Amino acid sequence: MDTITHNEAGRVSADTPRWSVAAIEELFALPFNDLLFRAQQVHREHFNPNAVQLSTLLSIKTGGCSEDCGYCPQAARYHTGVENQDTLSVEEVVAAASLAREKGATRFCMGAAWRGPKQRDLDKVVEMVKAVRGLGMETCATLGMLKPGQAGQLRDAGLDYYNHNIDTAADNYAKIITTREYGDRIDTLEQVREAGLHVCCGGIVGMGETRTARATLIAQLANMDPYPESVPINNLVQVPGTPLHGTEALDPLEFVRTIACARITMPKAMVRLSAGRQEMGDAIQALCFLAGANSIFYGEKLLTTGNPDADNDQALFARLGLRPMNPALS
Ligand code: SAM
Ligand code: DTB
Ligand code: SF4
Repeated sequence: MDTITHNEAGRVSADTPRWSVAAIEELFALPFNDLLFRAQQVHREHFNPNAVQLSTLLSIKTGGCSEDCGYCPQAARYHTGVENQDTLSVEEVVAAASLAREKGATRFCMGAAWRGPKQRDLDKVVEMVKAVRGLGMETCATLGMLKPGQAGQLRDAGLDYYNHNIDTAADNYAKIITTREYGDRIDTLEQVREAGLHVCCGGIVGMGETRTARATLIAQLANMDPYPESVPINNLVQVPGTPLHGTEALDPLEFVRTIACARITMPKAMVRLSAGRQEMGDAIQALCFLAGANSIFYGEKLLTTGNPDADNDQALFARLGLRPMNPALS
């Protein structure tokens, strides 16, 4: 066990900086203004506070998934009305990516409703990655659990980021998903890291979890060594037919607090205000940006559910004096 000491910031330091759940719970418990002020200070040390990175998502294979994630409309076992769609062609993916680029997105994220890709699935994704890279965009893929060697194939194709969320705190995991274990997620994340890909890893809140569970989720992300380069924080989108439909909604200000805690504990990460923006309204989104969110999913659809359309986001950015981040310049 490492010797752990607290510094003035309430941060725990060992050989590598570590965050205890208790220290993050203390952040959550701060007066709202104090928490946001601190998050904004940390944010300004590392980023232009008025620049937000835009990622567009595309579902490259939809529905019919064998897993039982309690939040997900794409699990075959829930009756959610999502229409299954086989893997898209490279041409379809390139057309969607070109459109996203025209609208100002700099990263294109391809998501598939798989437990993990079979080799023939991966071969197709490799072609998609090469083609999207060819458009000059950053690429991200989220394909589920990877087998040894697959992360390297994606890296060789030019993939920049692999998204694989831990989704919820380890000790909450079995309440939400039973078809795999938390440790399976960590195995894939390690393979992604070892292959030299950037890690995009976050979670979902608003699933009926306690504040301690939210603090634990943030601690588990922040204590990764190194912590992820991108941290998507999703607010559960409740879809009829999924087990979590009907869960009591999270107080939106508690969502803002979660973003602030992610920013403070992972100062250099891109913290993405992810699913749930459509249900949130402009004022809460503005508070999320103040709390240190500096990335969004951009485009009228997430994977299967709605997202604000590009015109709405452009209007919101104009109201807030925000501008899209250009990774080539930052
Ligand atoms: N099948 C792969 C996997 O689960 O890793 C990749 C796609 S999966 C849809 C990607 C992520 O979407 C999940 O890890 C989860 O965080 C998020 N997600 C799925 N359904 C959601 C919902 N209803 N609300 C918020 N986030 C959701
Ligand atoms: C992430 O953290 N959130 C995105 C992306 N990574 C793949 C997905 C959100 C999905 C919301 C439900 C849906 O549209 O199906
Ligand atoms: Fe499948 Fe991913 Fe949905 Fe889970 S989150 S059911 S693994 S598509």
